[in-house]
Amino acid sequence: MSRPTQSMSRTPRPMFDVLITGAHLATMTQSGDPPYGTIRDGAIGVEGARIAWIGAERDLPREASARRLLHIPGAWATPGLVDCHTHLVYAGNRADEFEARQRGATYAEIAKQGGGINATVRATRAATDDELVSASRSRLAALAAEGVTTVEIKSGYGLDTANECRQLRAARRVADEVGVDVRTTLLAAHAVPPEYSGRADDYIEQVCTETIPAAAGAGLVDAVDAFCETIGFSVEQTRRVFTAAREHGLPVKLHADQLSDYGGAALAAEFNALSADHLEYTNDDGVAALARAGTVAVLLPGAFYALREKRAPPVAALRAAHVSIAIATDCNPGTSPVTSMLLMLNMACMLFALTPAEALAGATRHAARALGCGDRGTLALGQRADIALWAIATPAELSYRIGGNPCIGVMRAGRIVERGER
Ligand code: DI6
Ligand code: FE
Repeated sequence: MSRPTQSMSRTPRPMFDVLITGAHLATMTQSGDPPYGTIRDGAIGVEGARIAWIGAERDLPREASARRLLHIPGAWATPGLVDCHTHLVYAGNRADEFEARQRGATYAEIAKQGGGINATVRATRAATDDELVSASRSRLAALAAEGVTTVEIKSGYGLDTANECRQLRAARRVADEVGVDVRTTLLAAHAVPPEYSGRADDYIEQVCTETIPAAAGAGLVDAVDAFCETIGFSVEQTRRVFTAAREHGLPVKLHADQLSDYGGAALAAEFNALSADHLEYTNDDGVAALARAGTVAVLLPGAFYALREKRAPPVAALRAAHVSIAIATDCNPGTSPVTSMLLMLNMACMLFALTPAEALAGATRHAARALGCGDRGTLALGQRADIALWAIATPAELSYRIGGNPCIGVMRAGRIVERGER
């Protein structure tokens, strides 16, 4: 059989599945000029799950046609937001600890008395799978309603092999139900569980020889994380976890230098981590190491705010060293009970002095890199059609507002997400 000729294949089939017109595009493909990679009066043609055409509307091929036309004059389109650091699957909450902290107790004191992470471990272990999913659903739905199309969710409230796997499964399930793409991160090295109290090394041994192999073997793990800190695990213990991750071919990320200058950033860089997160106390050597390794710096203004932290991460040094800066919610019941990426854009500007363009890049292009997802985070030819649509006059509005939600539509992998489905 001969191949169809060019003219035979030019049937009246529509060129695109969806064509978005009338909108201004913040493509986020580059920093600098124009900021946001802006294309005014742009158009995006979507075929299947991908962006098949993007540019100024006046440059659209004259024969362009689509099964579905989305004409949204004056609106803005950005890449779907990426929340690259959350602990959003858990049961219960810690409002009682919030009250205790308002009366003067510190986060570290509460943790030492069996509260903190271990309080959430008790509640999470006691919850059924259905309870865990339903407790988490509204948190993820709140993120999705603000244009989030990809979320990272960590375990770390199970702290034994069965419960860590259960948390990762719940993460996959809740993401599926809400209609958001998920990357799951194994954070078994989050805290020492009560049954290993005083035996942190033995717990780490279990994490390396049992939990990582089991969770990885079950296909539940996209990356491995650890809480490297005076009140968490030492550099040496974290190194053992990372070595086990590497043996299973898994990339790593790290809670680094959140509460003290602990060498976390340098350790993350040593293992070519996808990201090093928090970084309030990271020193110049740590910044240089991140730059050399190409590790993304993930800043978490919600935790900084909720802990009344005084020391901001070294943003000027990160910028000068050309380290990619991402921002995320750190959604968790202890230090960042946050379910709004838009609020994080504002806080990244107000608390860490990011520009609105840096903040939006941090919630799109750089956040996607922090998850190792090269196929999203920008609006460009061939990228996944993950698109957020906004009723705003300029992209800076996304960072400027405190409260309110101008998101008027979301497309995920080429599918328009209908209201109520999110
Ligand atoms: N750093 C944090 O901010 C969260 N985990 C971590 O390693 C806190 C988690 C919690 O308090 O439940
Ligand atoms: Fe965290």
